[in-house]
Amino acid sequence: MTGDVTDLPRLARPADAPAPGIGIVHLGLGAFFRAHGALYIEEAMARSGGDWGILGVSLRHADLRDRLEPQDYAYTACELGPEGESLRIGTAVRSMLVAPEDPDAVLAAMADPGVTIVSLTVTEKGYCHAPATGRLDFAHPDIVRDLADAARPVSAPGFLCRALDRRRKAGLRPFTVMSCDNLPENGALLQGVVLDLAARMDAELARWIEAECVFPCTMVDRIAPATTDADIERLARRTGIHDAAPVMHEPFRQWVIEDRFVDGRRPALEAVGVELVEDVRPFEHMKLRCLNGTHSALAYLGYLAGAETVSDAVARPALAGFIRRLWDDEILPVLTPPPGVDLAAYTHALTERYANPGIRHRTWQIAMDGSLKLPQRILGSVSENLAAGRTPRGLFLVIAAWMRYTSGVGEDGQPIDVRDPMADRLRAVWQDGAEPAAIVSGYLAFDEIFPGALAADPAFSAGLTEALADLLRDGAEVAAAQYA
Ligand code: CS2
Repeated sequence: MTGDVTDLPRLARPADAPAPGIGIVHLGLGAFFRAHGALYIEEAMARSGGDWGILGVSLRHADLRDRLEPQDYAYTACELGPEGESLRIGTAVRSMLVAPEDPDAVLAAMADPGVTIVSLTVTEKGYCHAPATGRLDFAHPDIVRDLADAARPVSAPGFLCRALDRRRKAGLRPFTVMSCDNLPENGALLQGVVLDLAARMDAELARWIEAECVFPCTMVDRIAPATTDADIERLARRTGIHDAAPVMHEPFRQWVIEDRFVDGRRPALEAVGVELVEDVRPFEHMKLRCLNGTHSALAYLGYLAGAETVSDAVARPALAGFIRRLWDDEILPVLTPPPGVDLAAYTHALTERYANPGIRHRTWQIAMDGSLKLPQRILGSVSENLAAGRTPRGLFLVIAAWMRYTSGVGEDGQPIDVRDPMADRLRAVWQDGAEPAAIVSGYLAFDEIFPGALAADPAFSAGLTEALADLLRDGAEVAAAQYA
């Protein structure tokens, strides 16, 4: 599809772009960090200087490096607002490595004395943890490999442990480890899995990490759907230049970071709108439950109802009404807002962000990896409602829609391309002719997803069974409308 635009001149790094030294290694460089953190960091350097250039690492594939390298790692950030598009060239990424090609080069970069921050967007599954407990899954194939081969780590926790070990042995200070993934208390969670792994490698290393290293929690927010070939082509037609790796994002952005860095070393992010706070938890609860929670609701119910994107989904009154009720009746009543934040205004702003027609965010993309997303997005609100003696029927319907989605067959009878590390096990619950109660108990048996107390609560299993029966009988759109 991009065949003919590749004849156009290739995007080049602007001649007057600053050339900072590398101070940050980012694991899992993809569209989101280039549309969010990298732009903030670039603005902070423009204001206050500092060598905070970013070396990106892909832990899996070479594709993004192959696209960015010929452009000297410059890329177009396309801000897609309801009124149109505005463009800027991002230049904070200075270089990129593909871990499987040369894991030692990645470890060497992380152990470089000039690097003081290692940040991550490796998605929920990159933490190799069991969501129900937050602890490292020692049976995870990547962790098994990391323990067997010290020279060639594969997982993010593996790279962090081996690189920190190099720094310790070289007598260097550790780096700050900054998680930028949508996980609850992401810094603490990452510290937990790193310490679990380090303790198996070398007790002395684990002690050093615990004493010297810091893992600030963060809340990140900007809707940045995956770039498509059509985006690349549209941009090239508009500019006359071929950028093989642009990023698409909405105007809104927010970044809240716990202000704990090794030796206080970080870019001057407070000067460019980043909120540096003592406690990120209220912000993260608000964002994970209000935004990501309803995103997942729209992803599963919307996909089943035939809505391709989030903006298509919220254009349907049944689904728009459903998430409004979800916020008002089930999510906000159990949420403590961050100081000074008006949650009603926050959720109204979300409805506008979702409706933005410039953003084509596929329900299928958000539906990915639900087994790792539902705990922090949905199950926390469920447990708190149940503890308060309330029955969160809307949240039950969201979980039922996820179950239905992971059956692998849509309401139209077409196969669904379910992407989830547990996809096979989830699909296997859907034995021919299984009744809703049996399906629900099959899912609740996955103790890596559902905490024991919740799975054993009869109000939960009965409510889910009813929601699943409604969904199977009426279909997603009607079931959502009946609730709303
Ligand atoms: C989305 C998020 O794909 C998903 O699961 O819910 O990527 C969401 O767009 C971002 O967290 C917004 O900040």
